[in-house]
Amino acid sequence: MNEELKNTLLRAIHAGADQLKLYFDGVFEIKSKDTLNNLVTEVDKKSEDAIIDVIRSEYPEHFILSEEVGELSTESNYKWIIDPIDGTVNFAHGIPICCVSIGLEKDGKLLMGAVFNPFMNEMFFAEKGKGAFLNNKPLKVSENKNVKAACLVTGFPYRWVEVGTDPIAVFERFIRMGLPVRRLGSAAIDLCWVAAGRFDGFWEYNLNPWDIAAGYLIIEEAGGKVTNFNGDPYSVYDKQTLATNGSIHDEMIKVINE
Ligand code: LIP
Repeated sequence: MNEELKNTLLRAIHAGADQLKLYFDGVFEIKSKDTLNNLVTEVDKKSEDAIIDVIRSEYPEHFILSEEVGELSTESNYKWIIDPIDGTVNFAHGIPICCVSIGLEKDGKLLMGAVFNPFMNEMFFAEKGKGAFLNNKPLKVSENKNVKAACLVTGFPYRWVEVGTDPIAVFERFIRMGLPVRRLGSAAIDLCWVAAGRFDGFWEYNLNPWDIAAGYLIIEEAGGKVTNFNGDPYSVYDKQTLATNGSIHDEMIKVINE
């Protein structure tokens, strides 16, 4: 059964990514969502349709949660969590740091997930209890134990939010410590790059389940740790995401909550 689900997942992610490749750097419609710079393109919808068509052709009874269409709710204990383009702003500007992300939950727990950046030809995949892989090679988080020697990545919400953890203040604290902090513009890729040991840690406030679902499992299966900003057990429906190699997790929590 899991092998069949995996095949469907991979076929769906390729179907979505084909749309990204087809339209990248071309002409397509771009609209603003809730804020001027939170974009949705015609290609987000084309990718989403292609992904859902594949899933529906195999598993018409499964629950779907997808960024543009929302919930296609059913009684099923399987839920596909889809981001048809993560890094839409990058895509709209012709920046090839964007991907398709699909996670699959069974009974409320992530069973498998994949993140595919077709422009770098990088397919990240993980299945619960079976490890994480980049283009079929096993992935492991970095071994760095010292936050002062870490390379971090973050993202900023499109809309200013009134939370205890002001994203600019936290960013400033890490920068003032002299750390390299990157901002790639795709949370799903940020998470996978922590899983690959390229970054030691990632934090962001106000992400959505479709940004995180697959990447969360990929980090866990690569030996990393994901919690909220207090170190509590994580859910992809949480608003705070802290994902690290595990070793620098507590130190990052201290800086974030300073
Ligand atoms: C985006 C992210 C980006 C993050 C934004 C947004 P989209 O997803 O992945 O890194 O900072 O808040 O959620 O809109 O490109 O799918």
